Amino acid sequence: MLYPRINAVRNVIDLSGIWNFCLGGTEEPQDMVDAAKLHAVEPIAVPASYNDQKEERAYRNHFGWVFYKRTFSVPVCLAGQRLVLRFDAVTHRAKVYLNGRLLVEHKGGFLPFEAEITELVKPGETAELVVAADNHVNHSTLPVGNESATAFFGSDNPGVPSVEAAKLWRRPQNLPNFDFFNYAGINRPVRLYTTPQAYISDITLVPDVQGTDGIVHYEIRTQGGGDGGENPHIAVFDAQGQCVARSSGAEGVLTIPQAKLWWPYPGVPYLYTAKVSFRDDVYEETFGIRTVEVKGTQFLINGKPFYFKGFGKHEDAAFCGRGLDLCLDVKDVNLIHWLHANSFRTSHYPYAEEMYDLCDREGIVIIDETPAVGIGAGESSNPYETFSIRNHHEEVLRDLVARDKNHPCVVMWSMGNEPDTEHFPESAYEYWHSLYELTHELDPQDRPVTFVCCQNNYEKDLVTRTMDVVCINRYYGWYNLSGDLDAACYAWNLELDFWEKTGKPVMVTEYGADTIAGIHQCVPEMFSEEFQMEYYARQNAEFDKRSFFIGEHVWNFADFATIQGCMRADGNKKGLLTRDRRPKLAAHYFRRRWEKIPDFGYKA
Ligand code: GCB
Repeated sequence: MLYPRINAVRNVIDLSGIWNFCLGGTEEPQDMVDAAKLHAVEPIAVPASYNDQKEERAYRNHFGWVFYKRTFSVPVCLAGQRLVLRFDAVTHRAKVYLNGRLLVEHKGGFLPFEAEITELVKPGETAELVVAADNHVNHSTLPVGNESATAFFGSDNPGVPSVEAAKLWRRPQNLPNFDFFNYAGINRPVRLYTTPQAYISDITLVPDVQGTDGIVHYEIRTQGGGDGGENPHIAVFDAQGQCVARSSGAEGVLTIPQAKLWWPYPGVPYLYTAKVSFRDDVYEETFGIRTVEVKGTQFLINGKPFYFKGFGKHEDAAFCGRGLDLCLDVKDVNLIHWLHANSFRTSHYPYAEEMYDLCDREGIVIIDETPAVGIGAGESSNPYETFSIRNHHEEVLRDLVARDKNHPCVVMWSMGNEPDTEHFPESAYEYWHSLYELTHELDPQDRPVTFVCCQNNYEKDLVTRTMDVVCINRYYGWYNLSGDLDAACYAWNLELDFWEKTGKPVMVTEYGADTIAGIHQCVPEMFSEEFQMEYYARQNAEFDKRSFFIGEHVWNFADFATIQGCMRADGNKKGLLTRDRRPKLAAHYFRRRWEKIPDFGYKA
């Protein structure tokens, strides 16, 4: 799906602003809503999560549907254009009503959806828009919520009768099986955009390198052009605006002589622009020429072995929750540069499209993850038999690849985070390996595919070893062998001996220690800034000894909000930075370490 861009022939009207809002119940709204009867009168900012916008428990811990309402009119100067309403992300389920009637519905809180409204609104007249959003997570959603068990961090003293009884009494509520606050609502922009009646609906660009030439296989999809037999045109411009290649036809191959490649920063993340035209429509898509490949135990970008230095992140901030905050995105990218990091994983869901554009431009490498988190952890039954997520997971992979396929910053797909692969190893293999094959089929650039494995009995796990890159989350010295860094290093070495035999590249996608900024100790113990630094220094020294170890992603870039629980003091505190982006001691440590580690050839 193309990102809505304003240009000489397309217009974009941003519907961000203060909308009218009310909380609803758990009952799903029908196919018609009477906007006049809807008591949506509270002011709410869009885009942003609703949870922290008002000092009320009812907002923070809401369970079920909420309603957003506003009016808009299409300017008469846009008459004759094709009109599309686009939602970048409504979390987790949306029903959109135009003038009282259901226009479109969508499941999944982190990917865009849209609906054409050309025939439904008259330019110059006022239209009423209602968006109903549901934050329910359960065994059929991604991320996964527990249906009736205890929450992820529950410590419900099994066997104590009064506690057991109180559990049964629990009011309906979300029980997320994941460790980030279930921020919900219209988290990303809502826009009305126009195209001419005959329009470009999709562009696929697949770069390659032959000698000093850049090769781009392209495919252009168009709609509404009838059988006129007209061809779309494509022209590629370099950063100076010089045309370096052009062609006609819905698909073909372009050659860019002496092409400049896209490199992660501090290399030059060189971008070209493909200008596509079809009848009256035009669209510009930026892209980079780079290759990505796994060979033996190396991860190659442009043929050179890359070392991942970075983090798992979250879209998370005070007040706006998971709402798009462009200033925060720019700040984070600058902090990534300040830390001499080169990459991050979009844990645990696809991020807003603006962040990928920024990373293309700033040369930051992304491992792009779906919201498939919580499949099975803590469950006693086989999630692959009892959860109804398979079709939805496929749909999400399809939409994710379709949305992000042209970004040079995306170098690997992560199909999900920390599913159960240990208790039902055969079922897990069937589930994840078929999705792995599907993802390879879906991606026109055929990037490496992985999923992220939790702390488990890796000898039983049959899936992780079959991924293109072995990505492991490990908390030796924190949740396991707590505080004992000698034992943690010993455990790491036992495990790394195991992985070495698989002949795969291995990276750590999470390791970390909760750290309360401001706690200092001469003899470092858990939760202090000195402990966090020592935790990383000791474990990194072990990683440095292994040539097949291709990257370190710290958990987490910054402190973030979670559900309350006895293991969370005002959220998860494993950030290198606080939630308001102040560095802890470990941030300074990594800054020194990563400055010395080259992006390429570190383990060569
Ligand atoms: C994990 C999860 C991540 C949590 C983290 C933690 O393994 O992947 O979502 O936040 O552990 O801090 O417990």
